[in-house]
Amino acid sequence: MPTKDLDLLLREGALQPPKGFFERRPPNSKPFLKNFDEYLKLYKQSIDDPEKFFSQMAIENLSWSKKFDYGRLPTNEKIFNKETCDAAAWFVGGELNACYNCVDRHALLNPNKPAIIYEADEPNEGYILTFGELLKKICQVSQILKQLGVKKGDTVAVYLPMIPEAIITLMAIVRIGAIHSVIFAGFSSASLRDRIIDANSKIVITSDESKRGGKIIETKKIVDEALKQCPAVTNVLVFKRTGNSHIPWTKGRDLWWHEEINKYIPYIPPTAVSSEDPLFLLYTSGSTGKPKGVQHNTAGYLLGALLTTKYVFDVHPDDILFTAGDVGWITGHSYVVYGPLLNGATTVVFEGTPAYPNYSRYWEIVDKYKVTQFYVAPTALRLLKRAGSKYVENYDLSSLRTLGSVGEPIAPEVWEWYNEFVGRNNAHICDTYWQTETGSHIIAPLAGITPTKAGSASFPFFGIDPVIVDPVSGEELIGNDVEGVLCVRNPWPSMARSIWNDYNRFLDTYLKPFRGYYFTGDGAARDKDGFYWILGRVDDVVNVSGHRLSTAEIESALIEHHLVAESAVVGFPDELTGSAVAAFVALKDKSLYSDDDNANDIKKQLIVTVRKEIGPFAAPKMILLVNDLPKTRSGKIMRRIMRKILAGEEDQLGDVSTLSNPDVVQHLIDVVKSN
Ligand code: 6R9
Repeated sequence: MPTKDLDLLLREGALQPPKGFFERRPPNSKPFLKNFDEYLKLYKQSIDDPEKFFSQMAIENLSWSKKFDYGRLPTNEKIFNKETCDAAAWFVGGELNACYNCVDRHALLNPNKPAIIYEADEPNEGYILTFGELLKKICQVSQILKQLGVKKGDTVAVYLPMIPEAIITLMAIVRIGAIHSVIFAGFSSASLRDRIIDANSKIVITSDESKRGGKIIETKKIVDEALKQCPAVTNVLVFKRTGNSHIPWTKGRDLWWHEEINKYIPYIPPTAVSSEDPLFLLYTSGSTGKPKGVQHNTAGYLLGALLTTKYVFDVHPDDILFTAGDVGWITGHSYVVYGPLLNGATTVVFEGTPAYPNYSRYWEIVDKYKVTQFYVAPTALRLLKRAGSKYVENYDLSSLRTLGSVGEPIAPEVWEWYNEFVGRNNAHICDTYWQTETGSHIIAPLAGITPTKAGSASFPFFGIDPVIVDPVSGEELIGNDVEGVLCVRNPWPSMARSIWNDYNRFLDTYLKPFRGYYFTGDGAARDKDGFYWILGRVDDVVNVSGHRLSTAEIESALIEHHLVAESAVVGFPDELTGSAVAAFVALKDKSLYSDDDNANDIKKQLIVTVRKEIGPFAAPKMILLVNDLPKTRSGKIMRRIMRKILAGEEDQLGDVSTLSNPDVVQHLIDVVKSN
């Protein structure tokens, strides 16, 4: 929390929300909070009595079919229990339906209001879907799923591009109390297969093909490849996106969306579920090779997505939110789908890329629909900044009042560019820090309220008590001007409840490394004024273009290649993508790469292997064929040495005395230099 008063903070360089922000608010809209002092007051209440604070929020903001008995269990423990480490349960005894909260209640009030603005890959091919139309389609798809035997508590796998059907699908699944498991459509068939099997999904929903940046992706073909090893899958529902005729088809198993949907009536009632029933799984990368199915439960997640959208982005019901993220990642879940719809606002579903047909695409969309909140990862901003301001200058962006950033730290010069060229100094930049596991923003400024510093995610959201911990002693670092690993002292409604089918792994990963705290995996600093600065992952996770990759997962992909003996994957700084992946690979037969042509050919094969095993987005930028890897006497690979060499800091390798093969260091330096 800021230790100085607001005036002093501002005099010392923190920025006030710009005046234009307030002029750009919808007419007649009442601000949610008066000022920063009110945030401080509410924040204190949320920490002092989280049960009371969030119970009130849950009653005011969500629609319940049965009111809850307890705001939180256990009631008397505000912080994590050091013995059990368990997460809390929220709104216990309550019943509700996620789809009802996202769609029905707005459709009942205002059926003709736009719910989704679909901007297709090709400009001018999109359309608008109202809340009324959305509800009808959802109900029909729910009935298809019921007919296929999907019941409350079953998981349904979703492998779809960014089209309205992705939202229709998610809502149709949760309407009948089932659990969605979206697999990012950039994942390969092998990754898709593993996730379908892990979640035990029997139904897959996909499209014939996808279109992105003018290119066609053979989506159904990838699904078919995956399903060769998923005997439990009984049916595949296929949305016709391009209508090209050559897609593979398995009679009896595969069904066309457009043929099925017309068989059903436009309304079925939603199924109420308990607050703590699972809502969805979303697989994410961690320190080990096996992806984790992060499990979010219903009421707490919904409340987190709703409140952060409302307060952080200042979303009012007449706003149009454009989150340029994919529904295959958590940003898409919380801020394309749930957050905007829960608030009854309009969400933009964008199928394409920022560079197609040219670098003006985002701004053209903002101008065309008068978007009020825009949310994107810094990697896209770096790309657009590099392309040049001429692509942004000729558009009317005066509707924008909140500009969000997510996924990685935003460098001050990129922040400045965003502020000047996109916001035209009249929008509030909100750098939002959070994770798949946190469900919604945990450290972020509130638009129109919080003073900001370029590059800092500022202060915690309601109910979040961040702690900076000394990574060695595990002790909390008190006061300001401290740096360590970022933890959270107390449970909050939208935190993940488990890893699917593996609660012990959940505890071991998040709640036991620093007992009594939730461990984020990120390093962070709290500056002299109490602002939080995220310093990046302290584990073996690399953030490439906002995609979260596990180095261990890439290593296990590489080892699938028959020539590979072992490999070590590390991240290194990249101007455009934030981090990039470098793979140091030792082959079984070292003579194979004495010849340059041979070596290049092997490198290509290795890249193909990673694309096939994980997906194109995980392909290493650099492959270095080496004789050996630096290892300790106990056989642990010292990745730190490779990171330092790649960063050109070979004079700062630190202690290498534990290496069993010290000669390897010079060899690695030589290989990196000659690459
Ligand atoms: C939402 C999302 C989570 C990791 C997280 C951290 C990084 C996210 C950030 C940020 C600095 C921000 N991260 N937001 N780093 N500033 N504003 O990206 O979820 O894919 O699970 O990634 O992303 O390292 O731990 P996810």
